[in-house]
Amino acid sequence: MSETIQNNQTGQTPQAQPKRKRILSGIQPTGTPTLGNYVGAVRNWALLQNDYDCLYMVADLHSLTVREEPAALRRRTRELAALLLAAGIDPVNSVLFVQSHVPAHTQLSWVLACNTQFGELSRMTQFKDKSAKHPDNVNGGLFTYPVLMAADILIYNADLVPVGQDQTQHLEITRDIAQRFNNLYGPTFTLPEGYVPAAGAKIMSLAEPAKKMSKSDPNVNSFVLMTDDRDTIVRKFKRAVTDSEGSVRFDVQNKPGVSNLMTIYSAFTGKAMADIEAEFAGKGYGDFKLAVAETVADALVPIQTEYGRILADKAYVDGVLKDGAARASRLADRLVAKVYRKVGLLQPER
Ligand code: AQP
Repeated sequence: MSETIQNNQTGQTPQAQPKRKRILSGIQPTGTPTLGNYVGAVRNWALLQNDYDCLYMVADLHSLTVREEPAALRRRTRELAALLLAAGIDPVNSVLFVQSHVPAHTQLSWVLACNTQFGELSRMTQFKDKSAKHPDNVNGGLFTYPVLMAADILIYNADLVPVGQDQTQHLEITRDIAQRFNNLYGPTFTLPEGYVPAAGAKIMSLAEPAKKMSKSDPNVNSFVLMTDDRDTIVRKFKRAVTDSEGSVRFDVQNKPGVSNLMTIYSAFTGKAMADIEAEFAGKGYGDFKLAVAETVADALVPIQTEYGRILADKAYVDGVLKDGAARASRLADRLVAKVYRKVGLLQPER
């Protein structure tokens, strides 16, 4: 698909380059985003807008694979959209929308599910991990999650998908499904490539540095939220698990806690590990943790101020999401109609 995304207000493509590559990325409203979500995803999304046609989605349908309290899910969906805006997502240049506001995702998902094998889905490690995490709720949505994710990507013919290492299997299955469909029904879907952001890093839990930092972790000391105030940030970093060696040295194998803090410090300052080691040579973990905490707080406070302002204007946030859904639907509906025609579904009279 070579068209670029149209902006509703001007009716024009946002920039004069007609063939910018298209990027699709999403985040689930399963909790308030953490430092991990910020460094690994959100921060890069704002940067990517300059060079790509970007579609950013609040993946509310995906979050239903774990049990959610309905009112909380609704609230978090709007809050997440406001936070993305506060973190620099430009709703004119990019398309910001809520997944369930664009029904074409689920419409395509069914067709793709009918072109995906049980065996392929059984091999997904995330299904195995999440089933182990929630043994009381191993639902069908958890199993077919990769198909909906494939639909999210393929429905916009996205060229690139920012992926962390834990997501590469999902990209592979998306490409397999697309390739299979194209072979059976003729060229329909773009095969997406993974995109590894230059400044991306995997941030680990502050309490258990072998695990990634996750917004749904029941231990509140394991993560720093994008909305945590300075005192909370300082307190959480002070409690972060380190080791007894007492020297700031990057060694993921033997010093996972300290190495994680160095990764965070590096992500916010741009400093190399060797420079961080030199900066804190001879100093204790107390000084180091405080420096990391202050650096993170300095970066998050302006976003939090903006977040408060944006969230207070509910009509603005809802208006952005309405516009985003309309723009996304224009692209997605066309593709669903094409797919339905190709697989032999009788088209209704229009
Ligand atoms: N710890 C992390 N370090 C770097 N990147 C991360 N991402 C998540 N955690 C880290 C990236 O954030 C984006 C959005 O993630 P998501 O909300 O769709 O789901 P997730 O990856 O499962 O994130 P969480 O925080 O761990 O959510 P829960 O607790 O609900 O499972 C993705 O691009 C992801 O790579």
